[in-house]
Amino acid sequence: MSTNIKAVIFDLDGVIVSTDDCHYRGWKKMADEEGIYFDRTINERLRGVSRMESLNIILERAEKEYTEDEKVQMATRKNGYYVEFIQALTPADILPGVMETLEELKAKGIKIAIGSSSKNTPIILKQIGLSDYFDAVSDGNNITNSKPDPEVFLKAADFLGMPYDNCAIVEDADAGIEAGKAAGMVTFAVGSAKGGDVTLSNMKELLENL
Ligand code: B16
Ligand code: MG
Repeated sequence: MSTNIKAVIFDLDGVIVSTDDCHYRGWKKMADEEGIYFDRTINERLRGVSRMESLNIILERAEKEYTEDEKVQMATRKNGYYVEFIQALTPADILPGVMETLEELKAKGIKIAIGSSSKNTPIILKQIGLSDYFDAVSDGNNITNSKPDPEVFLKAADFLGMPYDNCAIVEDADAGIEAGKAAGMVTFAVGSAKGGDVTLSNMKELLENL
């Protein structure tokens, strides 16, 4: 597609490893405790969205108003459950085709980075044995504005020292595809993400498009 791509920035949750179920179980436990209706369809809307914005989506179904302090307490409680669940992740949870693709990119001299909204990125990378593997990691800990704002991808490119138009992103969330477009990068969609420049039916197809 473009020979101009010198770096690929990967979203983490839903692209490198599937943490959806851990997020779902964490939010579900908190919502059940509060008596708020929550199901897997609503969970789909939380893909790529920050923790506090995710909570606000869940609270659309709440029967009372919560104060800001209560909201922070609820998000913190959910995160405690989530962090407990992701302790069970291992390198075996890396999604199919990912390691082969990353190795091939490295062999071709293409830089690889993470661009994730998650503040838990360091824990997840440690659990799956990829802490020191990427050339750069940009995540929820170094951004002010979450996807669909392009900040997380622009920072990843800055960390790599790469011009934005030499970068591509891989995303499983509509918000992430929007963020990649706003960053002026080539966008690859996986899973249920819509609107990418290219939709990949499996990760290895990425290599055919560089
Ligand atoms: P945390 P990604 C996103 O990660 C998840 O898709 C989204 O569901 C989650 O709310 C967000 O991270 C924040 O995560 O609570 O761990 O900071 O897809 O951008 O890698
Ligand atoms: Mg994702």
